[in-house]
Amino acid sequence: MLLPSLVSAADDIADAVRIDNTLLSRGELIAASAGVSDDLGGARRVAVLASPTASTVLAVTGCLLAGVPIVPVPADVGVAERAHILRDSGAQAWLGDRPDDLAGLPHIPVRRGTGASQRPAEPSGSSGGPGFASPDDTALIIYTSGTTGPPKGVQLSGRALAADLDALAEAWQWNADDVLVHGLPLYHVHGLVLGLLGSLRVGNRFVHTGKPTPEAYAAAGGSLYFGVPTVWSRVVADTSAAEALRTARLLVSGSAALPVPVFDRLVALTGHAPIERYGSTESLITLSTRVDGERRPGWVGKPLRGVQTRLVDEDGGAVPHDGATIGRLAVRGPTLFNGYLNRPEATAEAFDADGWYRTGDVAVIDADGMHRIVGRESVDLIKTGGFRVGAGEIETALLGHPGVAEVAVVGLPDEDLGQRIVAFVVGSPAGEAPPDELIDYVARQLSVHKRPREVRMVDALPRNAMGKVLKKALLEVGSR
Ligand code: MLC
Ligand code: AMP
Repeated sequence: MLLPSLVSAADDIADAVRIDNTLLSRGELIAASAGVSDDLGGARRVAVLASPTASTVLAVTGCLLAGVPIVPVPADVGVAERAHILRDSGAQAWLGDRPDDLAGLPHIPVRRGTGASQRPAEPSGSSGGPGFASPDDTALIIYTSGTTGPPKGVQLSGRALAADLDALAEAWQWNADDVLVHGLPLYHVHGLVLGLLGSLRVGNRFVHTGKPTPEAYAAAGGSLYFGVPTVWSRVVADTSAAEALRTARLLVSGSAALPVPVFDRLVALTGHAPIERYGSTESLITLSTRVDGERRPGWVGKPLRGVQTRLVDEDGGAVPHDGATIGRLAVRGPTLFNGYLNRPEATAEAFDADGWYRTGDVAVIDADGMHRIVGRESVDLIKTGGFRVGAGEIETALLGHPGVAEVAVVGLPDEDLGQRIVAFVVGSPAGEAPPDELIDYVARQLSVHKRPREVRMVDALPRNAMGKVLKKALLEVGSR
């Protein structure tokens, strides 16, 4: 059971969730499952346009309680990416907020206004729907990028989600008295799983700020704050907002590397050394520093309960835990995904022969078991503002524009975003397109957050003798 406190709480809480100027009570969240079951008309998998709204929250909790897998669709999704996600996932309806373009699927709004009085608080899937047959069934399918090709659907079971949230609650002493605040998207693990589902499982109040601005974080009066490094670097640039977070209990950073200067500024301005934690859509969160342990700038802590890690070299041999030798990080444990939807080969490739998930990250481990993430194995997986974006998907999208003959996409270092997406484009002989048009094109086709921040028109791309683009040369050129 993924949401125990939601259904077992004896007392209702009027402001269990605060989002988009709306309060949702626990009773209303429970009642949503009854509405969802009734309204879905037998749909076995639904898409939710995951804008930060009450409808999204009710759609998600309703489906989880009713036992219907959800496919969260990015709120800023473009046409090609939306078509891919709907086709690949086999979603049979849109539930919750209505997208501008239904893409041929029926739309089912969630009903509001029912409360605890109409639904008794009771255990397990009896609270409105049949629930999932097994905790190993897929409850969420989150689309995420690889180095090439369109995004893949990561299937996450209720068991994995629950194991991860319980291990995080233990590491962070996360409890029902917390007020958790964030302003992150509800279509990725950080905002949706940790922020929303975590709060419902722990039983604490949850506040979504809309945009994760320093002012909104300062005004929210929370005890537990989540942010990606871009959010924290913007917070420390706003001294008074940062100082308002002194009253918090815990600040948590994840989804990308927190720069050490930002860590240090957070300590100076808020009085809190942030917790850093590491994970991925496929593995959920696997490493974290602890409330009662060392919080070392630049390091992401130790394995959560039940998780094991190992570092291997290129031949699969063990790498010493000396705090200096770099290896490829693999993880194992109860939080891993059920494989990529419809992609048996990609799933097989993601695991080694012993069932360890290859994270694609390179790391070091010290003699105490502390982990430091050094970077990614591939230059083609970019982390920008905490979003994971594949260079290949942007290249494919841009090649679909008539003004583009050749293109190579890289992530260049960026103080605000960690990496910023830059496209090097050779214009088509028939006539090249202005950079802004190409940026808008990607925003419209894929999603706004995947748009290149910069397009550089070049005469030719650097290539090796085999014709392969030399991305490292582009990184050097771009950084000059
Ligand atoms: C600009 N805009 C455009 C545009 N150019 N819109 C359309 N077309 C164009 N060409 C508009 C946008 O619509 C938006 O408008 C505004 O510009 C700002 O957009 P932005 O520049 O993209 O936002 P920015 O402020 O840079 O975003 C920073 C951020 C964001 C930190 C808020 O990057 C973010 O939410 N990151 C979180 C990512 C995350 O949650 N990752 C977790 C992955 S899970 P308007 O009007 O809407 O403002 C994971 C596991 C783990 O990694 O370990 O956690
Ligand atoms: P996603 O699937 O979007 O969750 O992205 C997962 C990737 O984000 C990981 O493989 C890492 O490359 C990166 N990541 C997540 N958390 C951290 C962190 N704390 N430090 C460095 N990289 C991180």
